Amino acid sequence: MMAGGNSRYVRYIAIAIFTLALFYFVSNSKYDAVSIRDAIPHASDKSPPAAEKPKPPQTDSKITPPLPATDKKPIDKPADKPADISTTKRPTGDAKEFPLALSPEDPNWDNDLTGIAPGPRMNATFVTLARNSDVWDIARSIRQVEDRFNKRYNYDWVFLNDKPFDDTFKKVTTSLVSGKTHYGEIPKEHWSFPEWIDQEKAKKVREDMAERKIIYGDSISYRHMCRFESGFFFRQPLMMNYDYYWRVEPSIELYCDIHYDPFRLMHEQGKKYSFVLSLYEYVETIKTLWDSTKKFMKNHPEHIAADNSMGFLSDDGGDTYNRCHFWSNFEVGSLNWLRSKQYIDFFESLDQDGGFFYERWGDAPVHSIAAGLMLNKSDIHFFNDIAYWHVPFTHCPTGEKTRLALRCHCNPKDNFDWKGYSCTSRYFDINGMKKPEGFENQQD
Ligand SMILES: Nc1nc2c(ncn2[C@@H]2O[C@H](COP(=O)(O)OP(=O)(O)OP(=O)(O)O)[C@@H](O)[C@H]2O)c(=O)[nH]1
Ligand SMILES: *[C@@H]1O[C@H](CO)[C@@H](O)[C@H](O)[C@H]1NC(C)=O
Ligand SMILES: *[C@@H]1O[C@H](CO)[C@@H](O)[C@H](O)[C@H]1NC(C)=O
Ligand SMILES: [Mg+2]
Repeated sequence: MMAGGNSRYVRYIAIAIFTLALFYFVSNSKYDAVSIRDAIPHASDKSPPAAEKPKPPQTDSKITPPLPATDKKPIDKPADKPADISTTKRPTGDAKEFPLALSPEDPNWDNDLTGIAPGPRMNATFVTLARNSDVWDIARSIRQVEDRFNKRYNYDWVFLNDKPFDDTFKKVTTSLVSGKTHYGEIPKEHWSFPEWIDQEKAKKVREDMAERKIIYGDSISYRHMCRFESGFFFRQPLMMNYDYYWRVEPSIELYCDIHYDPFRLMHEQGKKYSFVLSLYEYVETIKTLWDSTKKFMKNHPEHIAADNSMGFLSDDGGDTYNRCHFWSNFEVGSLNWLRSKQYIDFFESLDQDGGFFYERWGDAPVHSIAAGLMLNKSDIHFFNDIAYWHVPFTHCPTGEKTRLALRCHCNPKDNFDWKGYSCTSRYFDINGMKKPEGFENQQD
């Protein structure tokens, strides 16, 4: 090319100077000392400056008053002081003024879903247990939750990990969550073997389960995870600031718009636990869980609710466990219930028996048995209108009218509710609930 010659030399020289400058900068920069506080929120931080956050759309809808976004301003605090993260969200109208509208027939039904949702906010947070390597999978989940619900509510999100979260995890998740984000590291005592566990015995179990190809059967970390979700997530310092939680796992999908605040439904209807999917547990993982449960019931008859859901858990009045449980990767629930004496007594009794390590007890059957025995039936809620997927099961609302009103994008054929391996039909039966129209066509 003609344009070669001089300009090429100039370019080489420019590149050489640039490289030297870069080298000089890198070798002299005090990278380690650079505070990341400005960019990344820590557990003790307020949210990053409001300017960094995508502003929720302001409203022009007639029923939504043009109020400022909820409290997102960083509050200057000395760095060494524990954060005051009580969710002092500015109320945007009270419950009387904006009653919950749960179905399209309701006169207050919000069809537009634009702008910040009016009405009160609950003392509530999303919560996710995750590893740093889960960042892109949880990013997908957050995006779904924000798009279908939280962008109009701006609830906080607590992330928990047995290791420190890295900068990428914090940056990505904070950029996606419309509320405040908080990051907590789990203390060793909540993620290790209790001293009464016989390590040799536990090891033999893992080897045996590995041989029999039981899923996660050889995993130590999966057992710590299940024990943590059973007994500790709700009493982490960051979680003590809230009354309600919504658990979100990596790689989930939400298929329908959420037109009302599920936290508010829980609060106003006095619900303590909720689910979208239920199924039978893998028997190999919980062989003696019901024996431990029966022992607990005998030791603590005072903890058993009068109007409990034994019929959901057992087909013979409590003699044996039918393995039905609510799938706990989705939960909206009361933290105060989990922190109650009843629940803690139950968890501690199970923990003493060692089944988290001598078998592979999951947090789903543990939560479910607790809810089924220690709550009244009316304290448990089935969210038909929250459409959900976690591999490999889908909850897609039964009834075309509902699916169209909620702008769902799930295939109704995938709905698991009425199939043979689901326990939701049993749940409807013991609660005397009428199954939604069209359920018969989804049984296989
Ligand atoms: N910090 C941390 N989180 C974990 C660990 N193991 C699992 N988790 C989280 O705990 C939750 C449940 O773990 P999953 O691996 O999803 O277990 P699962 O849902 O039974 O199984 P999958 O079908 O693989 O999703 C998820 O939110 C994970 O990100 C771990 O060792 N450390
Ligand atoms: C939120 O709930 C926590 C835990 O119950 C409580 O300590 C805190 O005072 C509550 N905050 C508000 C603003 O009600
Ligand atoms: C269950 O209902 C009974 C009767 O209404 C009530 O006395 C009891 O306190 C309730 N139990 C729980 C755990 O809420
Ligand atoms: Mg999962």
